Amino acid sequence: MADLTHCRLYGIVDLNYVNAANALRVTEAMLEGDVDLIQLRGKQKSLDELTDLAAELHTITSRSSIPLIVNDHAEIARRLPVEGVHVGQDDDPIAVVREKAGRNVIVGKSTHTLAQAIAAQSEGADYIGFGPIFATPTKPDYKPIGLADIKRVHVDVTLPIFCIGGIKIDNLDQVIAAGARRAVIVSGLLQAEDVAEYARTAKRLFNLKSEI
Ligand code: TZP
Ligand code: MG
Repeated sequence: MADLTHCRLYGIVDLNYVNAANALRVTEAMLEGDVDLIQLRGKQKSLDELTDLAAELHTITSRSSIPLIVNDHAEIARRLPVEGVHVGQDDDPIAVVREKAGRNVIVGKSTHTLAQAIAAQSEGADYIGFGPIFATPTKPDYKPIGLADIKRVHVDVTLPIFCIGGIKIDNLDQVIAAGARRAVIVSGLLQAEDVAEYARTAKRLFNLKSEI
């Protein structure tokens, strides 16, 4: 299984922001911009559509040795050699995800409180998302949790923790100063004029500002 310790920036190809027809180009730009981990997320798409797209994206992510994680559907990891599956609080438990995938894939879990973060670790997650830190149109129904628990979650949870939600280049230094070592950026990256350059700038900020 891929080692996530070196991962800083997690990019999501979210089909609410990107047409499926442009997904490969955007993924290429993320790879060019040195994104460490990529997820395919398509809440409105069918399992078969997502499987086809994941297969296409995986040809280039695997060439760059960047793990491709699929949102929600362990079944895609059974069909294809993608590296992982990401689930939320209301999705299958992690053991069920691994069983459905039929092999030892990376499993990430979204968490929105300290208690959920600790529970995800006990449940056997390989990494967690922690947020939304700030309000975000990408997940409009969730109340932002702010910066206050970031330090604490890094004490209580030893897994790789990706802060998520409303994070952009303009506030990334704040998130890093609050203790984040890793972040997910969705709309910031996908709405950037130059996706590769945006990712490179975010990586540079981590390299400059993160103490760990
Ligand atoms: N989970 C918590 S916040 C969020 C998800 C999927 C959306 C993050 O998107 P953005 O556009 O970077 O705020
Ligand atoms: Mg889900």
